[in-house]
Amino acid sequence: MSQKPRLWITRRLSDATLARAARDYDVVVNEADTPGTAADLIAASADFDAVVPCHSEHFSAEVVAQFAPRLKIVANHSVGVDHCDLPALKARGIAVTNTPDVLSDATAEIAILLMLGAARHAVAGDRIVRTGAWDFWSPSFMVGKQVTGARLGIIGMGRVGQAFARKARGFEMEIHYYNRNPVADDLAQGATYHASVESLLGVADFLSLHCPATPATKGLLNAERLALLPKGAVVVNTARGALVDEAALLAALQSGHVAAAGLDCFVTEPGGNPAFATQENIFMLPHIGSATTKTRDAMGFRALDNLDAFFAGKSPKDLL
Ligand code: 8YV
Repeated sequence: MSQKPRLWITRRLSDATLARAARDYDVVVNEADTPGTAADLIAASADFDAVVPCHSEHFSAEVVAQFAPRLKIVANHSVGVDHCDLPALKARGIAVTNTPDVLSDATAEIAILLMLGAARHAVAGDRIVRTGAWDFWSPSFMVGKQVTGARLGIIGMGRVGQAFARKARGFEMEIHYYNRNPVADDLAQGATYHASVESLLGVADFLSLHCPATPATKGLLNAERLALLPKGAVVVNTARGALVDEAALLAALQSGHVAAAGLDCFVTEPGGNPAFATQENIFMLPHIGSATTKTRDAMGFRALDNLDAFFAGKSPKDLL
């Protein structure tokens, strides 16, 4: 192609990503770094051949229906694509790609952090030291739940679930998982398969969510399922807020049935859930699972690799 394709980058990606994009594309970056609105996306479809969005831009069927014909590819800077109505984009002949693999370790690291922090009173402990309120110590003070050797239930044994299991093995955890289908033995590494979520929950002293948000998984962790967890279980979510019925989780935490939770994802983002803020047994982070320098570069490069393939007339590696 003699003229460089015109590319809109919706958010402030890593410097290395932006430099490579500027070298290879006629690129416009949203330097304001605000989420692209429906109007922004519709306008971009007339001015650009390609968009690299984040999960903060919502390609709903209603928005896609108003697209101009110019836009040819949405090369997501994310592994999750629940912000994209894939059938609607496909019906318009727009290619969609994502960035699997490259963020699995960073996300699994955050899941380990949340699991440990939730299990060992990280929020209350940090607060009392930080505020000078630490005026007492006793062997019965801030006693938490031991991770080493405990049973871990993983919902969604894809790339991130497997990366989390690898790290959890360092804590000698007994790993169980639910997935639509069992994974190959070399990937399961001895983890026990459960054919239903219900069966998994019964053994999950620690439960970590690693499945995509789809209409089928929305509200997956509801009051009935939370009740199936062993008393004193710890719940971790680094996948998507939509997987959890937040009111039911709060009730389970307040009753003590669930001892603690570690959450990087919320139904409402940005913002989170103000009702969670009063609970020091909830360790929360603002959706930063993949936010390391190495992983941000890798995600940006993976999105650009997909674009390069597309504009070279090849099938992008991560075409959905
Ligand atoms: C990203 C994510 O931070 O990749 C995903 O699906 O949720 C996060 O890791 C975000 O989507 C970046 O665009």
